[in-house]
Amino acid sequence: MSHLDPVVTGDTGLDVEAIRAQFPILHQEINGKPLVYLDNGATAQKPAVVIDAVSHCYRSYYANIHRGVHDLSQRSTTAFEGVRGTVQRFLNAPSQEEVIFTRGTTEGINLVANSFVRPNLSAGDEILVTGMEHHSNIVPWQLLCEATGAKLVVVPFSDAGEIDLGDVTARINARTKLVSVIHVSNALGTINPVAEIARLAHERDVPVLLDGAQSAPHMPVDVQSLGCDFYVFSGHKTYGPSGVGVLWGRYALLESMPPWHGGGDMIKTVSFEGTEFAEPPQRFEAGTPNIAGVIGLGVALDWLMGLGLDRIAAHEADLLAYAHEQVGAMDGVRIIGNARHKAGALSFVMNEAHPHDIGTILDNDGIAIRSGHHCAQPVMQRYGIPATARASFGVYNTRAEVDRLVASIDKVKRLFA
Ligand code: C6P
Repeated sequence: MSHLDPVVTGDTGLDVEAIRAQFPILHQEINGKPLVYLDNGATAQKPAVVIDAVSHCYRSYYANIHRGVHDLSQRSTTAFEGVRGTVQRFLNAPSQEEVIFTRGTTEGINLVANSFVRPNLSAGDEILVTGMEHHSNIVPWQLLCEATGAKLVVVPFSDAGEIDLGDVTARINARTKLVSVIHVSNALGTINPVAEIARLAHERDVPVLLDGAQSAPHMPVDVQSLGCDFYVFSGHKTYGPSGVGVLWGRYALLESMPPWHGGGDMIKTVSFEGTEFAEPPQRFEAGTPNIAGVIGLGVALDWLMGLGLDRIAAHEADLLAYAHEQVGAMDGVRIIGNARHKAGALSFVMNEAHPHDIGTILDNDGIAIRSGHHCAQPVMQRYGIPATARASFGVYNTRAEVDRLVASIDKVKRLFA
């Protein structure tokens, strides 16, 4: 049996075959074998409703938003602005005015770094992150620290890939300006205890940002019950288009923040004597956004909510536990990331084969996984390995596909024996 927490198995109420039928890309052969797509952590495939919504926008009503009285502009504006309400429901946010459209998780974190943290950051101040962050929740803070003399403080994690809350408490102090934490690790699959971390930070009046890139597609997210101050995610991992994402922030904080980018669509008035900025969220959306992308994202989130995020979580937890059990039992294979609470990803290394060899041999069998450091090099350094092979699951994956994965890993073993 897998060590993972028990999950709902069997009938989750999802008709996975009917879901698969909605994804045109899944129905093809790669290297003469039916495609098994297990690289959802990198990006998810798109259901026909999303592809059709983007295409319909460009084919029938596309124009720039907020700028025209003509019919197409009005229709585009209405469709685009309507997505704020969809995101509000998706995150159970108090207000749709708290929803800022970005290019993705990376841009959301950089926005908070430059607009919220930087104006109040002095030498000796601290930003707290964990040792399992993606580079996009490390490098923006390092840039700020270099510019201001502030310090990046890191909460360690155990061999299993878990954070000890005592280590978090011990590192929050009067100089801590922000706690910025990955909700679900892309490299290890760990689901971090982010509600508890937010509670600990708030006891010391420290705001909290959650990197939701790997939680938003896989589980219900309620920013009010999580108790965070900022939450960021990417459209392309939530079955929507790439180049679009969301920063959610508490309105009182957003209101206090200066803009990061200046340009069109984020102002009330401009003259050479000075500029008055628009209220949030427009204040943070300079320039023409990814209009069709945002509209596609809205359709993707509605589609996910229609399936039910709790059912998706149960289905994927079943796949992950099933894969853990089999891969974990294989000689010469070591799973990297054995936290009790996991979602989305199974990372592993093999005695003989480099992760790139594993990826190539699996690809030959029609199976797409990711091999590499997953933009989380400090995680690799923590385990003293250069890379892992990572299978990451989505709502359309099946136990039969896990069986194909396991058979192919077994083939790698035999080839390298
Ligand atoms: N992780 C992976 O294969 P962007 O690129 O902005 O959409 O997302 C960045 C990002 C931030 N945080 C986490 C936890 C992530 O997993 C990612 C993206 C991909 O794991 C590509 S590196």
